[in-house]
Amino acid sequence: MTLIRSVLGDITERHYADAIVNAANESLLGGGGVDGAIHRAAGPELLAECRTLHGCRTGQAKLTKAYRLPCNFVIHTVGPIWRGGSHGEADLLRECYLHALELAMAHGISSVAFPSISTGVYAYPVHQAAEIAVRAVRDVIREYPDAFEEVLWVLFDERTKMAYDCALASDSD
Ligand code: AR6
Repeated sequence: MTLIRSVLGDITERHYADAIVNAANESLLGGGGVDGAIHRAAGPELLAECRTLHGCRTGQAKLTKAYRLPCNFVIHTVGPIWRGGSHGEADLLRECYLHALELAMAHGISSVAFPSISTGVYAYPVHQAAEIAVRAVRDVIREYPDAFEEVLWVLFDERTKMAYDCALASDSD
């Protein structure tokens, strides 16, 4: 039985899960938002490892160590930039969650904390993003019921938390 929930908080601040997910960009060389916070908290060794990865396509995911962060791994994924919704954004956002969880399973990681991918700088409408995120995670858990102890979202503001809580309440089994 996998616990799925959302909490309000800063994903870099305390131990939420074995792996945290970074909402990165295709360069994997850092940026603003949660990406900037993760690199600041992890220290320069994270950037050094990211340089060896040669970027990441939108919708894909890559794994690094977590260095000074209070977790064991960082799963870097790249969400789609919102361009009105007719450029495959929904499929790409779903792919981020599927690939992040596949990578976690491949490394025996049993708990994963996500931020709200794409809803900051990349401007994805938060209610739509939350529905896609919750559905994607539930689909993986249904297929692999023993893979994860917990999957959670660590959300930075009340409005985003409300959107995920709404999606968690409406798209339930
Ligand atoms: N903990 C949890 N959530 C956070 C934190 C934090 N410490 N900081 C911000 N958020 P964004 P994106 C929330 O912009 O939209 C970067 O420059 C934030 O409030 O971080 O996928 C990358 O390098 C929002 O709800 O990611 C890319 O260029 C959510 O995290 C680009 O931004 C996502 O906002 C990616 O944009």
